[in-house]
Amino acid sequence: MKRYSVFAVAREAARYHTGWERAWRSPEPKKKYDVIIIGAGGHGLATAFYLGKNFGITNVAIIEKGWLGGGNTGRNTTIIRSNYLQDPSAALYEKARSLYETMSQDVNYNIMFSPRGVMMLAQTQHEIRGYQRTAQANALQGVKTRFIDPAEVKKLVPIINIDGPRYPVLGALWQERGGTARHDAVAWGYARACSDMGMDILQKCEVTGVRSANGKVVGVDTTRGAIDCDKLGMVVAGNAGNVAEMAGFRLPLESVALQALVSEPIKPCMDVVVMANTVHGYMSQSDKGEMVIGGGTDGFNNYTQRGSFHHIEETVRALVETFPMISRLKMLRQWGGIVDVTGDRSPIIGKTPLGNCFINCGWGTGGFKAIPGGGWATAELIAKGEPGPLSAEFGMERFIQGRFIDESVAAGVAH
Ligand code: FAD
Ligand code: PYC
Repeated sequence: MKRYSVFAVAREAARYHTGWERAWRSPEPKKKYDVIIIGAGGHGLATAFYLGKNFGITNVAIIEKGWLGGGNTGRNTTIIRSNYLQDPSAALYEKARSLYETMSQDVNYNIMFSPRGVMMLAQTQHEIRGYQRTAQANALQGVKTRFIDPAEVKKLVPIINIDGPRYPVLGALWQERGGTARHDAVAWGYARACSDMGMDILQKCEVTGVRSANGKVVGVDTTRGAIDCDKLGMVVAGNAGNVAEMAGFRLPLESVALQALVSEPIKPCMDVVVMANTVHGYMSQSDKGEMVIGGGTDGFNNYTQRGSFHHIEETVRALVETFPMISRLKMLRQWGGIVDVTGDRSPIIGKTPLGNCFINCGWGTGGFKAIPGGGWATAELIAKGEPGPLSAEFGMERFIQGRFIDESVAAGVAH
């Protein structure tokens, strides 16, 4: 595959862009692969990419029931941060954040990583204590965050109202190297790199069954026929419970819709990401000028991948005291994704009761930021058959052992 570069752009400009090739192939399924990954979201594609890059395993199919990146990866609000509390989480999310820094070069695709800074507002005494504790923990973990006072918040975000009558801003947890990236580009960049390594991305191909023999996986049934494999990775987020059922086991998680909305585009007015977790709202400004806004999950389990009117009202009402200017904005569009939420708000990366079948799920409302780290860890798990240091604590057996990795504060706004 041709490399994207300034020379390639110049060459194509000179010949009216007639020479670009498709970013990835759309092959027919083979009869058998060494590894099948179910789900071409960010985590599935990243898993395949690091299987190839770190372990030289390239006889891989990534099977997607819709279009690649069309699940939560293409529906999220792109916040990247690693300000988690527990040591295993900080290690995993910081690995991911640091991989985002060089991802454009690693996959030769501009993912528009923008380390513009992320702040989580403290608007109650409880939050001040919580975020000061996180800042201390992050210092010990080598994750650069700090607790800032209201004056610094105002300096960084001039449009904010720090003197709200109900929820004044009392400070914030600030991560300067947090930020955003273009979510579609993350999926497209990994997909192009995987295809270039010879892997097959099979879109419009739904997995309908998991086949096994002698306690081990041997293949999957799909809407494009049966395909055999030696190892299987399930990386299907909100559909994890359904796919696990096909393989004969249950998962300790619930699926709910998480919604977001964007405003009409306006002039640049806010160049950091702000999360207001107590009121359930967060906001950033996209490169197009739209204010990207989100809130909490739906209050009931569901599989609806779309928005609802009450959510617009609830979320904008939550934010308007802190950002009075949004009362004047027209909202352009809204949408939803199905997120897979565990009881301790931490992901599951591990083995399953079925031999040679591995799972990456449970990212809930916060897995975009984790895509490169989650893929890295899942690739190691699949290649070696055992979890490596990044994923060792995240197996689902922790729910039987009562060894929770509680990240309810870090998951914050959306839960
Ligand atoms: P997905 O991208 O959902 O990929 C799973 C894929 O599996 C899908 O494409 C699906 O079609 C496919 N699939 C399912 N079943 C089958 C089957 N039977 N056969 C074949 N394919 C199948 N996280 C952050 O870190 N920061 C944020 O700001 C943020 N904001 C969010 C806002 C919203 C509105 C939403 C919905 C989520 C947000 N998240 C955020 C969470 C984040 O989007 C997810 O955690 C992350 O994208 C999960 O990636 P994934 O690859 O596991 O899942
Ligand atoms: O995990 O940072 C996050 C997040 C923000 C909005 C949804 N998830």
